[in-house]
Amino acid sequence: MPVAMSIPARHKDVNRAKVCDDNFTEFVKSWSGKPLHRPAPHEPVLDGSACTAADFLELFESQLVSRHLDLMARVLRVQQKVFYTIGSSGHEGNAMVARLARHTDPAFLHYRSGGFMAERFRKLPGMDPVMDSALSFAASKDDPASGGRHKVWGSKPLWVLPQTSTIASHLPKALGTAIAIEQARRIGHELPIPDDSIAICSFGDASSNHATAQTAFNTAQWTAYQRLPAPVLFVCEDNGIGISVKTPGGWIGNAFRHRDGLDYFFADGLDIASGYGQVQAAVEHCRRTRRPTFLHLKTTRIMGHAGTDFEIEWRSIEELMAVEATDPLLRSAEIALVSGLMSKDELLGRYEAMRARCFAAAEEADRRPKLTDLAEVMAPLAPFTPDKVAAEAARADYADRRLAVFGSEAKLPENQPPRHLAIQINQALHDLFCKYPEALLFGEDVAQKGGVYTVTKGLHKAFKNARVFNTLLDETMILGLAQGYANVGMLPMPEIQYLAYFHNACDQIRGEACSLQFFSNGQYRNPMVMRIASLGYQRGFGGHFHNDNSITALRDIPGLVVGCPSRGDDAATMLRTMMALAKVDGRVCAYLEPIALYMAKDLYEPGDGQWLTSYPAPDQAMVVGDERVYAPEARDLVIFSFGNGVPMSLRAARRIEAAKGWKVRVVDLRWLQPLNAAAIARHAGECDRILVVDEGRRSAGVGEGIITAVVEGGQGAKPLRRVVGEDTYTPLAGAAFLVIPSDDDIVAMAEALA
Ligand SMILES: Cc1ncc(C[n+]2csc(CCOP(=O)(O)OP(=O)(O)O)c2C)c(N)n1
Ligand SMILES: [Mg+2]
Repeated sequence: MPVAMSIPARHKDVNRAKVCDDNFTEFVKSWSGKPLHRPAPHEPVLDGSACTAADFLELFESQLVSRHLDLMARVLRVQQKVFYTIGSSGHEGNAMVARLARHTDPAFLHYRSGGFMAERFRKLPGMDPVMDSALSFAASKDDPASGGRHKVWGSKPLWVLPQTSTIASHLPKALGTAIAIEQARRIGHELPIPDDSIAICSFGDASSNHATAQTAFNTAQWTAYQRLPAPVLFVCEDNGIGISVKTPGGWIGNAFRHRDGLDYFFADGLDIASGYGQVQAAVEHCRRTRRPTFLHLKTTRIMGHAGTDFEIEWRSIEELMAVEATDPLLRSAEIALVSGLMSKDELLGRYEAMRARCFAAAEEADRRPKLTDLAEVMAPLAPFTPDKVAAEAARADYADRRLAVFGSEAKLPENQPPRHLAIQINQALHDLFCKYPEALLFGEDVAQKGGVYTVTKGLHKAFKNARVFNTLLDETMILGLAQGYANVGMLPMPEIQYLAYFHNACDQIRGEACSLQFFSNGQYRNPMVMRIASLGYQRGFGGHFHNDNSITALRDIPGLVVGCPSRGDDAATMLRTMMALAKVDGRVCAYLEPIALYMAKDLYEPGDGQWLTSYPAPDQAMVVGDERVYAPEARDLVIFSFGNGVPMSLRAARRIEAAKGWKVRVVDLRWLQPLNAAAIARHAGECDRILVVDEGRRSAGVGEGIITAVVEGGQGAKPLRRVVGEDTYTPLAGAAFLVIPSDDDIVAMAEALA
């Protein structure tokens, strides 16, 4: 007889949630073993187990919470009462990790860490994992994790920072948090959690192959290799599959068992009785040794990848049944029965009671309010308290520290002659490091060398290795570190060496850093000021990758603040304001430094020194969104620009004035995201003609945003032109000038406006 024919009908059901649900009941009912002597609460649940009966009973309850939330979601999704069905079924053993860690160990969780979450809820009194999760499943705005923005595992009191569903993207920041926990001591920073905390990070087996995961493992090893502490517990929840792609048998053990600096532990997540001691060994090792630790947690995946994954359509029924037979809840039921801790009736009673509790919570959650207002949806994305930010930016109560760093009153930068951009950024950094003892600056070559362009020169000497340091060469990890430091209350200033190299780490800002306030309903924040050497005009040197002029990838990141100063005094005041935005509102800021202007001293003629500026006193700051206007009285033509385009426009304006007799206003927008649309419309309204000078590309550049602001501001009928970079990479040598605007182009375009 073919095997399939011997399979009972109920096992052929498309609905595997139902099959697994029935399996549990069937298993318990048909169990015919003989119970052992019932262990006392403090005794091992089974002989030789590190897990006591008391541990087991609570862990089992957490497993049930997780399982019945999954089952509930599958049923109520079709009724539009639940909006998420990726479950944790088969992974419930991860509850052991939560039990053996503390609720103050920051946790960055895999979407299948429902058991972990339920167990962590026990750590604080008065919290209800079922109701809280149900609110999240229902996308109710009462959801304490995200306020109805996403189904996430997250909790402010429980130190679970919500994660996006981009797999592996949370590993760098988890490692960053672990490193930050240890670094706090070295900079005298008071942590919001105990000093011996560890960072916990769970993820799937397939995810472990991702480049973003690999950089975290590599960086953990790189750190441990130098005998630097990094108490991160990587928990690989290995179910042997990623959606439909099987992980080669034994791959995780093979890939991680022998990595220097990443201490490998295995635990059977399918069996609490044996897994508990193994998990305990890993957690205790990580906490005690402060070394990166890799816990390979064996799990299984039942009920498919998500509610929409009908496994029966692409897997054999025999294979499915074999997987379902490894359901860790069946093993827990067996432990409960064998140990004598529960009778069959008691076990089934608890199982059904938890089902009822989860459904009741879900029905209640369905009655709770949803997000119905756009402003409410967006509120946590870009918190902005302008008065507080302005006050903080201008706060200058650190005169003694500045004196110590700069040496004397006479040597204070504001008492020096006018200087160029690179020097003024450097002075501003020194100042801000005096102002914020929790500020850190790091990146490639930033320490002893002072950066490729010496912008950070002297900082390392003045503020030492714990605050100014070189990282390993990986932008994803640099930005992951930044999030880690921010997570424990520091003020990171990561440096990206060139704009072109931001792009390969973009997701750390786009998907992660900028989304944290949104997905945690403003409860978590990872403030930072990311400095990026940017833009073109390196006189033909360096080719595209050192002349990247495209900031398009930054401009549409929700919540990100992007600014680009074109001169030294603006650079100082903008940097102060960005630090205040980070400090006060938790904002993520991108500070674009135009490389070609770092050393620029002259504007019109060689030797005129007109691009040198005085250093603004430390109580001076720039208002967010504020533009700088040259010749505000001029009305014949307004030129909008930023960065390199500003001195070019000023030179061109002189020529246009000479040639046409027009008075030309030049507006340096300075803040590129959000763009100050009202200011753009106002200047456009006051002038007869409009020119936009954007060295970025024709398509999707800032220029498009400026034109939109002009048109939407009702000024679109006026003569209006753009001078922009072309849609190409920047070539080497003289050809570079073919693709980016020149002074001549601006003058010529003004002619076209006439
Ligand atoms: C960067 C990224 N690529 C692809 C996906 C789509 N995706 C979601 S889960 C998943 C498989 C993950 O498998 P694994 O890491 O083993 O976790 P499991 O679901 O098995 O627990 C994929 C490909 C994603 N979320 N993120
Ligand atoms: Mg997997």
